[in-house]
Amino acid sequence: VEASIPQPLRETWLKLSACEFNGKEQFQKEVVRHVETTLARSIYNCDDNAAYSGTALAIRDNLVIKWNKTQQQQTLQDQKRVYYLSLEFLMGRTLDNAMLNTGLKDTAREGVGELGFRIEDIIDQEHDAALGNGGLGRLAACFLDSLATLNYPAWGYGLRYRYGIFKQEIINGFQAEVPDYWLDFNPWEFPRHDVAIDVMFYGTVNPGPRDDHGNIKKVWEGGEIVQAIAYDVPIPGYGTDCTNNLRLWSSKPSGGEFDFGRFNSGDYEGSIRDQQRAETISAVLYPNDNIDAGKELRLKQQYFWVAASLHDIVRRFKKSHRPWKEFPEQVAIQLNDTHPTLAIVELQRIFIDIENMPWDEAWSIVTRTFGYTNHTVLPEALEKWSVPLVQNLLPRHLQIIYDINLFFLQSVERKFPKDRDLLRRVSVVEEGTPQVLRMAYLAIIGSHKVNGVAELHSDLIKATIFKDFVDIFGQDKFTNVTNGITPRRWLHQANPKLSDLIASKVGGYDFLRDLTKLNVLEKYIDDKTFKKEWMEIKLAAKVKLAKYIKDTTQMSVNPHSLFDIQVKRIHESQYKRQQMNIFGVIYRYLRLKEMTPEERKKQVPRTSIFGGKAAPGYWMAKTIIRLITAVGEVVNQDKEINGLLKVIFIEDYNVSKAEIIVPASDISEHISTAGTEASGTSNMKFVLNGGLIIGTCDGANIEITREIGEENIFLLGNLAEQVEDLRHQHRFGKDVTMDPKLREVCDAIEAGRFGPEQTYSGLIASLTIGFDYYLVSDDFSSYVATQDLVDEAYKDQDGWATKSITSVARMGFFSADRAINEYADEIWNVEPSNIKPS
Ligand code: 9GP
Repeated sequence: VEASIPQPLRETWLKLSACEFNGKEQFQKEVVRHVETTLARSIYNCDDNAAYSGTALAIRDNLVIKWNKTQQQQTLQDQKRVYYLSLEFLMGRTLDNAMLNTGLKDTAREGVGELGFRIEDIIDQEHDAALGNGGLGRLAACFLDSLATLNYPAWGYGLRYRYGIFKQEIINGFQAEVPDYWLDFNPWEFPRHDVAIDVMFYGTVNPGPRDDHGNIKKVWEGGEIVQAIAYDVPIPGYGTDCTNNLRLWSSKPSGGEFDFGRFNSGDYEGSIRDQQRAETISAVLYPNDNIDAGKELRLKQQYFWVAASLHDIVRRFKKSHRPWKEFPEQVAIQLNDTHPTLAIVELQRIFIDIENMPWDEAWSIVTRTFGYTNHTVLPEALEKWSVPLVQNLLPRHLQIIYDINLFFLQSVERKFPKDRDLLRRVSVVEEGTPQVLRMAYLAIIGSHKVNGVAELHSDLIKATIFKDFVDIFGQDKFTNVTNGITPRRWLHQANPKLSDLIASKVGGYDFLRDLTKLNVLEKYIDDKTFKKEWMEIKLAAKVKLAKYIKDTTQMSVNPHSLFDIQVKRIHESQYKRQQMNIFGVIYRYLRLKEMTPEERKKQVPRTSIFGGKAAPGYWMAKTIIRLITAVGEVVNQDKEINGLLKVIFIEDYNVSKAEIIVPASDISEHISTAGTEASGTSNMKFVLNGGLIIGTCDGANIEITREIGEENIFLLGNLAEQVEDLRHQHRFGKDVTMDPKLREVCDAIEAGRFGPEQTYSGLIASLTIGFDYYLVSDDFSSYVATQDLVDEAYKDQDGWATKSITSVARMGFFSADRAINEYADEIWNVEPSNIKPS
């Protein structure tokens, strides 16, 4: 490795090299030093926030030392690296995770305790890094944790949005959106002003000189240039020194921040216009979950990010002076959904236009480098870009896309000579006005592997949206990697008491690195003391959530009631079916109202807890939120039902709130229409924390059932293979009547029992004139009946504890470590690095 310090002076440098602090006193010294010097505060004005900053900076110092070492050692080892390209990384908070992963939490707890602070209050000061919408971004964050924990040499590449996902406020029962200013103080990122990459947009493609092969080169020129500045975030592995890098790009104007010509002529606004235009690119995360926004700025974000990332990856490869043909042996790039698909085109462009490689040689390298993960079958989420838009913004890329498509279609024509319709169906260019580019198809054509994220989902994409491509490329190109979650954050950090209890039974904390070790817990199923402790921990988590609810909503909930939780994005199409849940709550309320006091005494009290954001501007999703809050307003103060039912909406659901909510569930709801939720990952988090599931046969629920056993999950509803027929029935069947229970609920809503009926008319209409696309009426009766089974099962607390413990014991499969090892073996062909401790 080249070093900037000349050889004879390195000794001096090395003697002075920063060392990690060791032990409580050194830690305290660092905290106080940072508070006094870095923050310029003192013993007289060090509040929780300053204590957080001082603690974070001290922990960060140790982290950075490991990080530098990891990067140096990985460079020396020069192994194949993985690059995970994701437009979203939903990291949440960092400090607690960094302390746990580096084994410093106890030191820090004691250390700050003696300085007059509680570690929990300090942790609570941190703002979530919310650079993602939901499951897709959180999966990327879990994968980074596993990549580092398993010592894989890996980098994440994303965008450094100035505004992450908006903050949700509930005002008079309706959602309002507030910007998320998360960068006020962020000690976890390091600006690398020396890593600045020019990215061009617009411009024209002109004929240039002849290349080595005698062909006239195409020169893309005259466009607008924006600079990408790298911000690096250290990603610590658990119980290893391996600390990987997440590189986020921020946009800046390339010609300086300021137009002095305009300024001098008095055009003050104009003088900063270019700066603002450039900075807009990385300003804000599109707040749409599973929906393609189709806006020019989004396309700009995508190209800006992939161009900067590829430039960086190619530069790093070139430093090794290897021949190009070794590129796929050194570099694996994973496309997290279709958002980074332009990376395929950009790499081909770099090879043919800049490195003068012949097309076929370049294309062979490109296709061996990329893997593509599909995360959805929802048609509204499958990205399509209008050709005129791409023509204007990226004219050279459009030409390359046309060529990729032409060569691909020619190969299809050779294989299936008479099938003209097949060519139309699989073409990257979809005919219409305007023509559009089908990015998923481009991603498949340019990758060597395509994977779905749960078995059902991977089967469905092969049988439906990508069927033709299976015929063309063969089965082997398509595979499945079921999602997973990191047990470090989602058990050890979120639920330390449960983690400690488990550790005491399974022989220490090794299970956090090998989650299959949880199966030892099955030995304790009949251990009364253990079961009691288990249930006490659940109760304590419910008490904690009840306190949080009281503090934030002023509502009291009974921690001994059954906590029924559904927290996830509220999608405009309603495929996650929060509406079915709230209709079920209304049905329960109507039944409770009819009961005699004696009958009521036999009922299991229930607290229905909801949380989740609706994308701004999405009216149906917001209507569902309003219905939930309105039902809460009626039910929560109805003295007659005497607290047997409470309905709570938790504002601004995010990762740090999930860490409080997830450990507290008795039951959680994952009730999407079968075949619509690709995987889901919160289902895994809830079960890992001893909560049971009520859910449909969809996404990863199916594999969870297979692992934990049917007796430990409450399944309901129609199966994926029935969905098409049912939809057909709704649309064309005669005498389609609504399920009577659902009719009763709709009648209550239409009678104005939860506020003006007009508020919900669209929601009701979606079930009737909208043909109930997500089949609420088909599953409602099964849903209600299954909820009755939940009540019955909950009455038997011992039986419930057995289900809870058995489920946790069998959750080993759902570790993100297992998923990452599968990617490494089957898709990336990459080995772990060997990071020596510092
Ligand atoms: O909707 C899926 C969700 O089911 C899955 O768990 C997650 C991670 O794989 O990806 C979501 N998909 C998207 O957000 C957009 O494709």
